[in-house]
Amino acid sequence: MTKISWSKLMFSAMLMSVLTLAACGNDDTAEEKSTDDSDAPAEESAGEDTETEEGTEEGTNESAETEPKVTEFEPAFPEQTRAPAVETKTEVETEVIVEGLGVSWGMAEFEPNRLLVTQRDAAELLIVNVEDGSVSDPIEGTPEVNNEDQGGLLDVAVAPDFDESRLVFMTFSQDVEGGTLTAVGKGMLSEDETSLENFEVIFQATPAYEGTLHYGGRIIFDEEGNLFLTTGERSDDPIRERAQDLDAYLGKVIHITQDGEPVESNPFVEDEEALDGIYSYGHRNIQGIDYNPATGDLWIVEFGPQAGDELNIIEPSNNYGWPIVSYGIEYTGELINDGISEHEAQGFVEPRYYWDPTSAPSGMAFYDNDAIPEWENNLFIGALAPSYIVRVIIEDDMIVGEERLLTDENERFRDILVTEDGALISITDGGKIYKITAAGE
Ligand SMILES: [Ca+2]
Repeated sequence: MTKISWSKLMFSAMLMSVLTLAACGNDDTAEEKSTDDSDAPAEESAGEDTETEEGTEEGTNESAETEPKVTEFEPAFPEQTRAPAVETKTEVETEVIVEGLGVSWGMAEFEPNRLLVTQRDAAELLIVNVEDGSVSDPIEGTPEVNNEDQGGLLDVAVAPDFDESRLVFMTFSQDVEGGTLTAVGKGMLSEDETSLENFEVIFQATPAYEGTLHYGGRIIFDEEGNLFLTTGERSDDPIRERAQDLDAYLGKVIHITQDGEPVESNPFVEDEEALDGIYSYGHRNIQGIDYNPATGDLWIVEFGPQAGDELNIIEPSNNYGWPIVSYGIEYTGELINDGISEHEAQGFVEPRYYWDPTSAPSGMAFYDNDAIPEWENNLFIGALAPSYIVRVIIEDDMIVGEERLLTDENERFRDILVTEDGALISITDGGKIYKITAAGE
């Protein structure tokens, strides 16, 4: 277990820069091009690192974002992008509690300070103790996955009544006739915690597609014990246009029961042409979802193309516009559709916030705890490329401040969780688990 103080982090930033530059053209960079990676900025593969920005972040720039925009688009309202930079005043302590895992994609706290953590590529489910950093052997009974590119074992959540039911829900990319799709399954964690029993698939986000990108795959329970599932639009043109179609589960927020049935109150159950599980649509690739504890609203974050990553508040039946409108552009530099960014003017919902250039936002969690009072109700988002944790401050559904944490770690932060004790946990593609707590606790 390594302990790192903020001052040491600052000191090691210079060292990290040197190491990063020396490692130009490493495996990470190669993977960058072939996998997420449609979601990574082109300059990432040129070996540019974020650490060199460190010196410019203090005071001289108004916004947390210090890189130039890559698009010509103007926000629909001033708070929609490039929020003012803020800085955490509380003294916090950052520890790397686990190292050496694979791509760690999703996690859930099933008992105080004990997490279930998925390994995307190895399709393994592990138990991690965040107090002592111990890691279990892989739990038996996890599903077969397609682990090419962005596929694999994805998210994990435990039933609200887990203490009695022992039910664990997971998402994964599944091989089926006609290609792959995002699937949801559930099983019971055995009393000795070594196996998932009676694992069964409860939902498949049809149609299948011959591709291995943009699965979405986050799940969260609502107050009634039903599940929200996020999907992706499978990336390629023209399949991505299915994000707009109500007869496909691609590019959607989906609302299902624990048996995988559509929730009766869903907005399109009366519509004969529409799939009953659909809750909202017009999304690209949703990688993070959580409830805002200040309002009770459901928030998501989705990858844009080149720039245009979005934070959205999800309401039933809403259309969020992809791929008709976007604050981003194609990786070729071409415009999306006709290059229209204004969502509302086109009849779609404006994102509450967008990033230009990209932050490649992945898993996210609101800080619904008072262990670090300054952070209460702030939203934390793992960013893949550039690699850091984004903290945003929200007032009246407006983003009024943004901060980037751990900018010098050179890790792709895949998911975020706040424990019941108020520790901020992040898991990375590099197989590390970070724990941030108030100093001295
Ligand atoms: Ca949108």
